Amino acid sequence: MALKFINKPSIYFIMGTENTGTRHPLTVLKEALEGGISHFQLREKGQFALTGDELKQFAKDCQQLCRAYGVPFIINDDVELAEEINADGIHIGQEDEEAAAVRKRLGPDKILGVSVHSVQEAAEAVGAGADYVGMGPVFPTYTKSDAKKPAGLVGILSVKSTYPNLPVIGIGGITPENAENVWAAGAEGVAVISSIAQAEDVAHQVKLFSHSYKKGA
Ligand code: 3NM
Repeated sequence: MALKFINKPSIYFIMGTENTGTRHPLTVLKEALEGGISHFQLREKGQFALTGDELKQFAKDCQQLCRAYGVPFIINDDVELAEEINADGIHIGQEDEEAAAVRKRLGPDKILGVSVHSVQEAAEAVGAGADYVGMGPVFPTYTKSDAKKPAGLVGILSVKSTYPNLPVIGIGGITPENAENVWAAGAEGVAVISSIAQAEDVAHQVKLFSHSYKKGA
């Protein structure tokens, strides 16, 4: 499995237990995998976030599902947990452990993603050995309470013009309706929480994201 590579069009689903409302998160993840997501990131946040053994078990359950579908399993922030259960990768923000230190801890084979909000931060992520950057928020988002002001497509366009070969994943408020613009700006992928996690028909919603990508975009 070519786990390291983020190819266009990547449909990168992010979820934690707080994102699926009354539905069981593992059911939602299974449906998203059925629909054809290319990457999954476990991002466990919020007041009722799982911790300790419960989090570890939930992470292992997600990992097992992802393995069954050949989809890379990436953990947000928690490098220790990622190491412990041998996740395929880790995604970190600007406030988390230094990207270079994380790369050193994980070795060269794991996927390392870094959230960036400027060309400068993208440059630092590249220097630290990131495999891809998450650029956002592209559009207004209600999912992340401390999200920055939406950067629109300009952020993606400017990172891609400086680093054409660096995989960029757009994040924040992305829906099947506006995804076409994200592909057109040059992003390799769309990272999505609510539009997939809260869809009535999760697998169908993932397919709509795939259809939003037109060859040559
Ligand atoms: N990071 P939704 S925006 C987790 O800008 C996250 O770095 C962001 O959720 C960033 O798809 C965001 O529901 C939330 O808008 C994305």
